[in-house]
Amino acid sequence: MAYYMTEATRQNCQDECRLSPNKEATEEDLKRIGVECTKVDFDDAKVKEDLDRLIKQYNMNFHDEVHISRATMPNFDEKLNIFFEEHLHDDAELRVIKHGVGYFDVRGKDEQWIRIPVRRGDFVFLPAGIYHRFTTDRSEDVVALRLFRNNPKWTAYNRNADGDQQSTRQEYLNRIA
Ligand code: KMT
Ligand code: NI
Repeated sequence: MAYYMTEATRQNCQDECRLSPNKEATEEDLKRIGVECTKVDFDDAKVKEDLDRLIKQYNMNFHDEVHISRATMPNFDEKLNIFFEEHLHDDAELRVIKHGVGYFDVRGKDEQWIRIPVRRGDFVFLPAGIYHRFTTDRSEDVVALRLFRNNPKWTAYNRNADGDQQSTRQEYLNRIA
């Protein structure tokens, strides 16, 4: 279940960063900013069909797998710095978590960060142009499927650089207005 989070830094971002008292983000809060979450049951024999259905539903045609861990990712700390820097893309970001625990943070309607905890079976759709960031939890071991179309536009435009200048950003803001 998603929740509004505390100010997080690269130092404490792998903790839950919950407000106290906890402030839940509702499905409506997420829908308002174009974020969709659902589940895939990897332990069901039909998982392949489930994934194919999701891929079709979102008009994607490929998926690959990334393993985010110190053992498998060269320059792990540098990669996490990049993942956790607030950014947007020209294409949507679709991920299914296959192993481990991580956090997708997305900017809510009033700019507050909403934290979406993800674990095995969680599917997340982040629309093009939304500001977001990602981190693993302290276990630093996440396997994720990335759904995409041919030639995905995954260049990250950072908010503190040229993110606001991208037409994708304006289009996104118009869509959610
Ligand atoms: C991204 O674009 O920030 C990512 O792919 C994050 C890792 S996927 C769990
Ligand atoms: Ni991203």
